Amino acid sequence: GSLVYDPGDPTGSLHVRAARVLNGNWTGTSTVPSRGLYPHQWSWDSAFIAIGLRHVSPLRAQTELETLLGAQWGDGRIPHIVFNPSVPLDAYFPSPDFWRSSTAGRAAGAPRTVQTSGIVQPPVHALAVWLVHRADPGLSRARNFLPRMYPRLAAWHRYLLHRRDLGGGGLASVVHPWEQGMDNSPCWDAPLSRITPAPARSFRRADLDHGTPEDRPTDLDYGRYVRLATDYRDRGYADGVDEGVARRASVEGGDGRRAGEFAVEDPAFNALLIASEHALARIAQELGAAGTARHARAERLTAALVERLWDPSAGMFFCRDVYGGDEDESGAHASERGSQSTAHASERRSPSGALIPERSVAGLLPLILPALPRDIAATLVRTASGRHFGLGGETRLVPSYDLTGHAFDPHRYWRGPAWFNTNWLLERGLRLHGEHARADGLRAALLDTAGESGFAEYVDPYTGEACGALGFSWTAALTLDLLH
Ligand code: 9WN
Repeated sequence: GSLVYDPGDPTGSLHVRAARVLNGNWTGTSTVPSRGLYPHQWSWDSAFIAIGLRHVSPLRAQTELETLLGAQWGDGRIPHIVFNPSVPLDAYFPSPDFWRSSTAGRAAGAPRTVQTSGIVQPPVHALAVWLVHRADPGLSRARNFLPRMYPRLAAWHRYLLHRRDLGGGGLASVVHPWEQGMDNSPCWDAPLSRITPAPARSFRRADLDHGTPEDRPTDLDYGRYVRLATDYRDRGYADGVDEGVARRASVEGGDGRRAGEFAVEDPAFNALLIASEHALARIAQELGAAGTARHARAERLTAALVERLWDPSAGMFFCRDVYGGDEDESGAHASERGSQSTAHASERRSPSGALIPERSVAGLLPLILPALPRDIAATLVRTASGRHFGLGGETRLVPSYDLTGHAFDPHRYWRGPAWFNTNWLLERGLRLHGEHARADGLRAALLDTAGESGFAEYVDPYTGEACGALGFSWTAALTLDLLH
């Protein structure tokens, strides 16, 4: 029970310790990512948590996802935070009074009874629902779990594929770095540099009450996060042209599709959407419908991902800056890609944006896709094992960002440290593509590092030294999943 909870308690098997972390972070209807730093429910955290929790309590795992999907907006979006009303407003920034979901989000169909943020996070949910169902199909059927979740998941994917196709190439765009989940990744540096930061004194960072400033995003990063979120809120959380025209306060000239100032197609976000579309096909089949159309759509999306984000010379996927690639910036990108011909580089900027030549672990995660062409999967494995990521060699766990990159920092959040969710996804991808020895090595390193670090939020990729919060829920949950 939570009364005896101590995330630092090193006694018991790894399984017992991981389950103890999840028990301590359980609120009765969902699980907080960590007690101090993140005292509410987060969207992609809950999906990873449910995937591990199903081995301890299938009922709690179902409840976790039901609570999150219960806060879905009328337009289909699943908010990135569902706020716990009993937590003081100043415990986390930005708090409900910043997002104002029930007023500013009314036109987009925000729920009336619960407060949420207005942005989203990576769509791991259909995958989680399917895996949770499989853990105890009897309980799932008795509780009507899949029939209740399916329409919500279908609306969620519809929102992402229609409202968020800002680049016009079939993929979903994120409109804020928090949406992709890797908040201060160097991938956002170029698109964020065009955003005027909100003044530092206009908000108070509650995260610095808990975290070491050197391990967290900077004040300048936060100024830009706040500006983007404020502008989105003040547009009534409207996306894109049609619904935005009437409500948005300011429109950039020239590009008819542009509603906000930041739009990026990210390979991890889209790979998770595609993996979830395959899971949704399985759920449909389980419910007696044909899953073929959804599987086919997932395969078409895989082709679009390769078409728009694969960089053959880097041997990995890059992000696409949908509003980038103008003026001199495109020249810098083209020269950094070196071997690319000018014709090829300019073709890549058209019709929407430019690739961002930064190597993030996000660019390896499409390895989770079953329909990925074999040569691309093989190239991703080579890139992961090479000098930029050090899988099975230089590093204990795969870093969030290029070990040789200009912005690499082994302790600063998503600019180098290794995270457990991304390494878990890589482990799954390696296994899917028949790389069993590499997958076994990564699994062993994940289990050792999780246990030794006290289920840390993230670690130094070379040494495994703990950074950020301890007793972090998805670290514990994915440890449980690897143990089964
Ligand atoms: C902003 C909860 C979340 C994770 C994100 C991680 C961090 C929040 C923050 O914590 O982001 O959403 O306040 O820094 O970057 O991936 O979901 O664990």
